Amino acid sequence: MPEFFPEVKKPIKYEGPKSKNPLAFKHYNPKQKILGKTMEQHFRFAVCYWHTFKGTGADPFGSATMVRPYAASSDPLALAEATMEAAFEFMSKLGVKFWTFHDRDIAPEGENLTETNKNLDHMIKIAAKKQKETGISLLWGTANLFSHPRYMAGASTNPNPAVFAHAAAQVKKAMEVTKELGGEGYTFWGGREGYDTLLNTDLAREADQLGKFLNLAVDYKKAIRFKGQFYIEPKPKEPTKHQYDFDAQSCHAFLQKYGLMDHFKMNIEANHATLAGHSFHHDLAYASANGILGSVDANRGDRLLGWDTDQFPMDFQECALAMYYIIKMGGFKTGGLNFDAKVRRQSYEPVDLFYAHIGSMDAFAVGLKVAAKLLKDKFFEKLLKQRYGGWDKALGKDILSGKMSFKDLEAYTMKNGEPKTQSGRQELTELLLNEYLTTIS
Ligand code: XUL
Ligand code: CO
Repeated sequence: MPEFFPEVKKPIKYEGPKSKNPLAFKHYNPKQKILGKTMEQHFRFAVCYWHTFKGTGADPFGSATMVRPYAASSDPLALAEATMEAAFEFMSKLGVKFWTFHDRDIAPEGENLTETNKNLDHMIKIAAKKQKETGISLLWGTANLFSHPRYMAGASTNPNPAVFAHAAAQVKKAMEVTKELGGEGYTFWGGREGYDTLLNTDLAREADQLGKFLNLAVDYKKAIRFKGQFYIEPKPKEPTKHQYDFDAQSCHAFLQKYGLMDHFKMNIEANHATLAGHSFHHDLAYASANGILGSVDANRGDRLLGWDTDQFPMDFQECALAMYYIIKMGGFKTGGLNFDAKVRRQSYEPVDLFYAHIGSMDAFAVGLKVAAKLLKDKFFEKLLKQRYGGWDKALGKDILSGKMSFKDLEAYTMKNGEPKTQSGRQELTELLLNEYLTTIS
């Protein structure tokens, strides 16, 4: 069996914060228990197939840069097989127990759908064997409904129903193979479900088409008894100018409008939230507050760039706030932290993939420790209790229970005069939060 990552001989180990070995974990200690669960159970880290194994480093200004010894063959199926070998070698050495993929990441398209499905079936057999050998499971599967030219005007939102049909056939198969591999979930990211110009777009019709498509997927899920969780992954723009699944809040409205609330949770991606003009933890907080936070695509953007840079998450504060909301919602059930992130174009050596994942897993481990301490100290809870205390007293309770009309509220105000204000203490909160981040070990 060829070895594709010879730079790393043995599985990456936890060596503790004092270690100077960049190929070791300083904070991520999979068996360490925090708040009653091991770190491994908290995170359910997943490696994504598309960026990590298929990313080439090509950009609009230059060609591929990545050195990937497994990508040598010119025969598409042999290339797919070598890539799958490399993927499971990498994940085993990294010590991550989950993976995610699009149908077209793992198997090439053929001349027609029958041939394409045959290629996929071939690769699924190999994947099933590899999963068994390594104990690595599928966090979620998905279909690529955006790369092929047929999808240039969208998949389910296409003006042509024959494209809708093709997308349906593709998702049908992708759901079947996800089930076959024991996938714990299935993700719908909008791909090209949006528009480049509103001048040629029937926005209302396209939303109905997407609503119908997802309802058909729910029907098929029942028909094949697939028990995995469905996720919808919000993103506001890119590749289209406007994507319909804009952010967690607009997806929430969409799910409600089309009767899909019982069947979907959100897969929140950090860089998608920031593209929408939010922070990562805003979309997590929104989804969590509405009981629809299911899984996370872990990455980050660049504050100075307005596109989806999909960098590896390394920011302690961002990871701490993310873990805070994840724990607050009761932790992952079927979901996990999927590294939907790509190494930079100049980080072209295979070993860079290890540095990237190790750095991010450590950042989330620090985040988890900080989040656990914040929760133990009731840091935010105390602050919010004090700030919103009035709503737990007579006036607040009476308003919310419906005892007070506008007339009663006017009478209250006439009687009690100007309301007392209180400081929001933002800087104090930031100062104290920084103390948590610097004192954690
Ligand atoms: C695109 C993106 C996708 C989804 C899966 O920005 O995040 O890779 O996660 O289709
Ligand atoms: Co994603």
